[in-house]
Amino acid sequence: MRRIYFAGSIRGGRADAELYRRMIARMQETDLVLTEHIGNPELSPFEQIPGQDREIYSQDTEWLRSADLVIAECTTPSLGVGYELAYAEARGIPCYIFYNASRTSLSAMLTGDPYFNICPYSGEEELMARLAEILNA
Ligand code: 6K6
Repeated sequence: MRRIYFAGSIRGGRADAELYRRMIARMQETDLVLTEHIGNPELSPFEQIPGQDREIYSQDTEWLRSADLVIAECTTPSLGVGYELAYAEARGIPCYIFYNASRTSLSAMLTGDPYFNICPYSGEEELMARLAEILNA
């Protein structure tokens, strides 16, 4: 079973949390998703517990190093997701970046980097079809 690191916005904004949940459910049909919590609509992004951010960084980078691939949904811009993508690229982990092209203009630092597999979509049906192609490859 492949280990997928799914990346999606947390403190960047939770407008797409339900979409992340549906993407994660689809990936879990065939693979292990390390970051299931990203799709939890109840996650409270601004809760501050002393020391927790260091634990999050340590756990997430450990999971990233162990991942077979990274799938990111980048319609809601997130500094954390951008960091994770650069971290994965530096370690040679394949990265697929989804974004809804009718809602956002993705950073040139992602679209301009030939390392990344960029997956623009215009609706959820198209997104899910592309995701299925990646998972079946
Ligand atoms: C507690 C319980 C569930 O979540 C929390 C607290 N926050 C985070 N937990 C786990 N991963 C996080 C958390 N905050 C950010 N990340 C990582 O950064 C995730 O893997 C996301 O892909 C990315 C989001 O970054 P921001 O900048 O949007 O927060």
